[in-house]
Amino acid sequence: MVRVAKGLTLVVGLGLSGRAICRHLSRLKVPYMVADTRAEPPGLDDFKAAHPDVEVHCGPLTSLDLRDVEEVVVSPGLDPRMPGLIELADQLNPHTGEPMVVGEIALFVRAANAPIAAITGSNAKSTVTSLLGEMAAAAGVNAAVGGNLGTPALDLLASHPDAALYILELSSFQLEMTPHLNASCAAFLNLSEDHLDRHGDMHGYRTAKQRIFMGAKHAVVNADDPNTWPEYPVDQVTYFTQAASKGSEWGLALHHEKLTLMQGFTPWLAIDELKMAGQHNYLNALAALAMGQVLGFAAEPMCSALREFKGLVHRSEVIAEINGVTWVNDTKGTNVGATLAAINGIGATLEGRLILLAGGIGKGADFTPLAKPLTACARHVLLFGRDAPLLAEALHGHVTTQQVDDLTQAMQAAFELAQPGDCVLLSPACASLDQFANYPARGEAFRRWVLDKASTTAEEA
Ligand code: UMA
Ligand code: ADP
Repeated sequence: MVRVAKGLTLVVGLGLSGRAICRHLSRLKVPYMVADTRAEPPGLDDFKAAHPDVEVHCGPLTSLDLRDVEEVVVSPGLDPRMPGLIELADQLNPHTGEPMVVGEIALFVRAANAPIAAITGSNAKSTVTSLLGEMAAAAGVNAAVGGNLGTPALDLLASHPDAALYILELSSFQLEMTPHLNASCAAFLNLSEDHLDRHGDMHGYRTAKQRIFMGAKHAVVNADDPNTWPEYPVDQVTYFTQAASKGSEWGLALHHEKLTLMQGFTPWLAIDELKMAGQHNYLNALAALAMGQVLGFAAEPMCSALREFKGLVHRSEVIAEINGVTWVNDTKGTNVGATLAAINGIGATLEGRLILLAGGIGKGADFTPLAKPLTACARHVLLFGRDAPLLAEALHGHVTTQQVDDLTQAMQAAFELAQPGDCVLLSPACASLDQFANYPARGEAFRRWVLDKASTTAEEA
């Protein structure tokens, strides 16, 4: 047993967030030690070289004696109820009044000097967070953007000490370990199956996400998805919907015969002025407008940011056209809801000309909702990675499937199968970690292969 010395804070995890937690505690001159459950966490030697005075424990947390620990700050990828921490998880910290085991965002809330706009949901978080950041910039608001997307939240405190607003994308993992977020504006965009391996079931997953509203002033939620409606008291609620809007709601309706982003009966921007495509992105635009208005951004800069925003890489991103076949990278489609949105956004008009590449770690999800839309628009589905057999079982009898070992084999098979007018879509409905370092690495592997193929095909022609 390694006894954690009295008064030390324990940082668990040496990933991106764990290192940001360490930097934050160092700035505050709070004494800490670090633990990581892995025998050799990535970058351990570099960390030790940079922090010679910080004690590092690698391996199971059950070999730590935490009776004298000051506070435990856990990285989002770890379950706060894991062996070694579970005994502390329900205890209150006599100094902070918060649980003994908290996450990085608890430390952020204590230290932030500017209002917080927070965004969660199963899908669309990064798109809405980035878009809101662009709107803030256009409106001349000094906003710092990060969290689950991009810069870890605690690093924003150092990089943007004068920020007038913090815009944070927050995952269910982060929210689960945040006692009170106290956001000025909190948005919960949608809920569909994800991370059931961590949260147990949909109730646990939704409960974690609902915590975004703890202490919030204003909620922005999806009128079409009651799971997003706040269960904690908030001062005001604004709704967005994919239907026609009424009152102060944001929605979609025909105006001068053009589909238009509306607030109530007031037109804001015609859809044909947007650079991002797909019905799901219209909703994302409405959510960002709703948040921007709550935060006091002027209307015209918000609209000009919307006109310019092309969407993010790795989300329904067209990479190339080869021999009349379009290749689309949606590696960020890491759950069934996201892949459904990509299929509906891209595949709806294809009628039998979509080739889907999917597979990886399914996180305990039910894949059967993919069967019906794929029956309507897919030519073939190529499955790779750990949970390919589960996908094959869910799609059996609806669409032809083929299991291959990895993404490269799937791309090669798709190349041989595809006919002019087809679309090959990588939207895996799964996490990537069985075969890739992360989802961007999977997207980059797709991009490289496609661009390579495009250039050799062009040379041959
Ligand atoms: N791990 C261990 N033992 C440890 C510490 C980590 O096994 O002691 C494992 C975790 O189980 C996990 C991996 O290492 O498989 C990474 O976990 P982490 O908590 O160290 O992750 P970070 O590197 O800090 O990255 C986290 C977010 N990752 C997760 O929540 C899993 C990143 O979101 C985020 O960008 C980053 O903090 C900065 O805030 C990524 C993500 O996949 C994009 N998020 C999930 C999602 O969006 O669905 C929630
Ligand atoms: P997140 O950060 O929540 O993962 P992203 O903005 O990165 O969200 O989008 C991830 C994927 O989710 C995209 O690749 C797309 O397929 C899908 N998506 C985007 N917006 C929506 C939406 N409003 N509803 C459902 N799925 C969406």
